[in-house]
Amino acid sequence: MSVIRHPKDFWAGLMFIAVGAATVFLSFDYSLGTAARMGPAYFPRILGGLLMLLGAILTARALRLRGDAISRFAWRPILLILGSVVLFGMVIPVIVLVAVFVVANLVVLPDTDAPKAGSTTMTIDVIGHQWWWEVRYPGTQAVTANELHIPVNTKVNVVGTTGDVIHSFWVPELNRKIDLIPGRTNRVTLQAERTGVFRGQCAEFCGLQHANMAELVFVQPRPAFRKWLANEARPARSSGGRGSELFQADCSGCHQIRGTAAKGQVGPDLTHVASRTTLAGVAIRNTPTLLGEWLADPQRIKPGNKMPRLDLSPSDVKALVAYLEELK
Ligand code: HEC
Ligand SMILES: [Cu+2]
Repeated sequence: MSVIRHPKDFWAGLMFIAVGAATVFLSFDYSLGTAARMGPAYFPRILGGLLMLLGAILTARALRLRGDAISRFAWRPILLILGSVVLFGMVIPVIVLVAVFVVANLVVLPDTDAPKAGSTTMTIDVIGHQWWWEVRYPGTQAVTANELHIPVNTKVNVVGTTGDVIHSFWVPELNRKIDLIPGRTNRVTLQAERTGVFRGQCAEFCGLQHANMAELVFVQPRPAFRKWLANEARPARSSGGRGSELFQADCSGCHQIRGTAAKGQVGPDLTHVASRTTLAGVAIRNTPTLLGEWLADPQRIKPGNKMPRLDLSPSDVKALVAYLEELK
């Protein structure tokens, strides 16, 4: 006969009491608060107290119940249990974390990292503006907006800067994001294994029309890309006329058309605006009707954007659309 009738419950009860007491003890470092405004100690102290109470009941019951006398300590099962906790809770996670770290740093990072100087065959400058993308091809005269063209199977170094606030250049199917930060230059490689059109989006809230600050990447076979770039680098060709005069009068302060007197740098370069499929950060398709609607009232299509409503007469709009449609 022994005093302790149920050793398992007895030790378990003591363990509960110990854990509960430790929790309550540690909670004294923090404020308790009230039920309405709980402090960090509120739950630990209550739960610790409950655990101590539970442990006390269990221990007391073990003393009263009939059962085996307390035996020698069962080391094997204890070692087994503690061993499993150490193995699965500590050793294996450390091995897995180290493996993930190694894979991420040695394999994944170099793949998505900014390209080393000279490792790419082509560079494109992307400059974020509220709320459109300026796209330049260094070494050529080509300047466009919102629609990048790149050759397929070619590493392209995109160099990102901003003209105003922080933007983030992101074409999810082609690579990770880079932030465009005032006073900084960030780079990312774009490389596409297949031709097609890939949509991107400004990924850093940059003001009212942030959602309408998208871009398209046209991945083309090399010859088609070269043809596009050569055309884009040429100055504008147009027969002049009323639309061109109106443009010089009303628009040249903000827009550039290379080969004319219009040298504005506030809005997108329009030298080959008719060669784009979309306008205004992919907000609208580039059709004569929608272009006319944009000119008549850009604020209706993209409220808050930096091109003001110019109160053009319908015939002015028509003449301007005719002129801009020539700029292929
Ligand atoms: C005060 C400066 C300003 C004036 C004046 C101005 N624009 Fe703009 N324009 C902008 C800005 C800024 C954008 C870019 C808007 C956006 O996408 O958020 C823009 C966008 C455009 C676009 C879309 C281009 C693209 O590829 O997305 C066209 C076309 C355009 N303007 C034509 C005109 C014409 C034609 C006039 C003259 C009647 C004119 N603009 C006058 C600032 C101006
Ligand atoms: Cu933006």
